[in-house]
Amino acid sequence: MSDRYTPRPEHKFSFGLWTVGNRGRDPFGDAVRDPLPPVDAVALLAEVGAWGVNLHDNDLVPIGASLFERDRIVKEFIGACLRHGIVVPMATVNLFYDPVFRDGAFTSNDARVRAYALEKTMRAMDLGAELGAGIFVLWGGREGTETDACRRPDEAIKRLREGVNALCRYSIDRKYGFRFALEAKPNEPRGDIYMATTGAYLGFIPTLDHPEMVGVNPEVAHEHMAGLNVLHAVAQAWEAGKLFHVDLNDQVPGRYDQDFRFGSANVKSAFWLVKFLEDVGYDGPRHFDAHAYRTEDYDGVRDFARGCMRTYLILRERARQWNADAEIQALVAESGQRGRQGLGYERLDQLTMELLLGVRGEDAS
Ligand code: DIG
Ligand code: MN
Ligand code: MN
Repeated sequence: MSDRYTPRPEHKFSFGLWTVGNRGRDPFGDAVRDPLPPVDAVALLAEVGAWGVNLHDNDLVPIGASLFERDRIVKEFIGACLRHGIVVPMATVNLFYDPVFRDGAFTSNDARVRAYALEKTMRAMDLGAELGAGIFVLWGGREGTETDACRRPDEAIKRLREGVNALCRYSIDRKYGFRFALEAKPNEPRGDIYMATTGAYLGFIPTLDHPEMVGVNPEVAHEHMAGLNVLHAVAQAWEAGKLFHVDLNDQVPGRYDQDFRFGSANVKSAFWLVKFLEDVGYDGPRHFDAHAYRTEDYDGVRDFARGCMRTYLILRERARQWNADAEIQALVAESGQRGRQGLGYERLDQLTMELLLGVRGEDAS
């Protein structure tokens, strides 16, 4: 059954292999779902109507794979993407799972680890380029501390800059044309992660050798973990020409990184974000970096993926209604021009709530 909230390729909805392939493991419980082979993940994404699939290097190629095995796996994956009409808009690198990165990758105190992180990322860039990705995300999940006795934070920033500068040079040398999207997170898995918010990265990018190649990948859950308004982070990135990618999901503030289905925790925040992206004409991927509840089987994973996309499209429709609502637009137009003390925001927000709650009929337009 298809309706106006059925996803289509032009909506540019993408999911990481690690999202629909998430097996439900958490710090207090083992996996509850069987592994989902990448080619089966591609088939599942095509079935639910997604446009793109993203991956870390080791989501596809096991860290110890031989070059022969790597090429076989990549060839099989490309075949699945072509068969199912799924593209690869973004690639990234896993610099957080292997124990070697336990004290960071680019910011590690061990120069050998920093060199390995660069080497591993360049190989991941080779893979991303081979798959046709135009965006390369860097999430520094292990770039941080439990105690600031381990290094001076300004030294960590210098090392991070060296790493990103080297990767920009590599993309230039290999003519990959990557746009790098830096993803912030305040903590978890480290006690504190350097570059805790999108704003921190926006301050870091101008200090790079090739700032024009580097933008940000704000994630809803990560800004909310920090108690921030994700729309403001996204808007600042957009206004600076640095919104290269976006990780959509949801999060109850003050909790661990929940990576919930988009819009499932804070509908109003999700509405303002969708409205902004659509109003400004953001043309990048709508990437859902989220996963299904641990209670679910793979039918539940399909429900999760469909729910992410459907909620986005419903909120996009609500945004169109908001923009066409005569009473709302009149209140917007007169705010600031009112002679009275009151600015009418209570009425404006109530009408927004009623629109979201579905009680402002078509006749209000
Ligand atoms: C976590 O939110 C991070 C990793 O999943 C990945 O490196 C990045 C890509 O969107 N998001
Ligand atoms: Mn997250
Ligand atoms: Mn993310």
